[in-house]
Amino acid sequence: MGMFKHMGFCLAVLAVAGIAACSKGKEAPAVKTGGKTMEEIVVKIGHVAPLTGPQAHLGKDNDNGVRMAVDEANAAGIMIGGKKARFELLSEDDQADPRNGTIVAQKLVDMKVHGVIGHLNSGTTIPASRIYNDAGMPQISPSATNPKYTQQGYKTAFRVMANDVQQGGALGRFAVEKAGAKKIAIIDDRTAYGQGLADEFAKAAKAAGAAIVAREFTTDKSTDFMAILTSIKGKQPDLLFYGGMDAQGGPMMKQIRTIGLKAKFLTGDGGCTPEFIKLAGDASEGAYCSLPGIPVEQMPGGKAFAQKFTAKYGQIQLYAPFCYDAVNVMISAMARANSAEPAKYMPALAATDYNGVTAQIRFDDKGDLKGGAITLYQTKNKAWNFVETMGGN
Ligand code: ABU
Repeated sequence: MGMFKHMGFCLAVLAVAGIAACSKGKEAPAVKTGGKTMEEIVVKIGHVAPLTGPQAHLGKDNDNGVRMAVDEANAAGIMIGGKKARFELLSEDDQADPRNGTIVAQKLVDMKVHGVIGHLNSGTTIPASRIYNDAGMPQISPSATNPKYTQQGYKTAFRVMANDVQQGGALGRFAVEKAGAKKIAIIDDRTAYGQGLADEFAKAAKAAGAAIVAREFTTDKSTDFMAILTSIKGKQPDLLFYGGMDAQGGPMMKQIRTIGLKAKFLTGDGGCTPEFIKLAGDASEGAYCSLPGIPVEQMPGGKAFAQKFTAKYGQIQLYAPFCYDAVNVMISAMARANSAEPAKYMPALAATDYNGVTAQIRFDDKGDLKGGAITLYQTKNKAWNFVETMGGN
């Protein structure tokens, strides 16, 4: 389905659903449209990601995906409870730091936002989710993949991509069955995401018959991996898996080749970016990565989304389409519930069946995306190329 057709569908649903009831969202002064006076409600959408630091390029990509959806919703003149909704975006920077994550979560709760998109990282999303849950605040993470986020029994927690049980399992099987790995080395960054994904990867790779010959760790701030790579080289692995983000994965890939380690390289979604290739340079050739979801060009409405997004904000880094969908899913639930009040639209959010850019979005009883796919890519000539999609609808 093309993007405009997709938007037409989306807006029709929103407009129809918004005809009847009254919302208790904060009221703004009445606005005049076409000579008629219409009451407005202001709906505040919070968004959190690292907007500064080594992951700022990813955080800004998320922010732009959210912003594009909010701008389009405002331009569409969506009605909620018979009033014209004006969506306000409140973006916060958690610097990918768990403590900052909880501070900005409390700030958004205190500002009485109507819902939150975020956070980007599992390490911030999980501790922040308790604060949102205590406040009854719906939260949709577009990118945090650690399974724990939706395993805490919080009715407020949703995510619009597959989790790391699915991703780590797919990566482990791929490493052994497709990449032919028998001796595997693993490094992770000790974050909730990196360590969790590496654990799931190890489980699946061992179950598929590989031996884990080295398990090392670093941090999400490091850039020099020579000591652990030298130790790993001595174990002669035929594949090295990294659980972490591109800011470490890129330099690590470069250093792997600098020390003459010939092992294949495989990483998860945190490294599946143009930035990884930029940082690794020529050494990026042949690296594998995975990304929850199907390739953008195969997504329903993905090509049109990519064209529109790129014209406005430049190249998609990673999660922008998922952020765009997360906002539309939230607004659609508000419109169907005829209310932006969290308690009133949360049941509609849980019952989502939304034709998104990234997938047909439905949640299971934990708030996880139903039927999420995982896609493998490999670098060739400084670009990520499709290898195969595993799982999904
Ligand atoms: N999904 C990888 C990046 C975000 C996270 O920490 O889960």
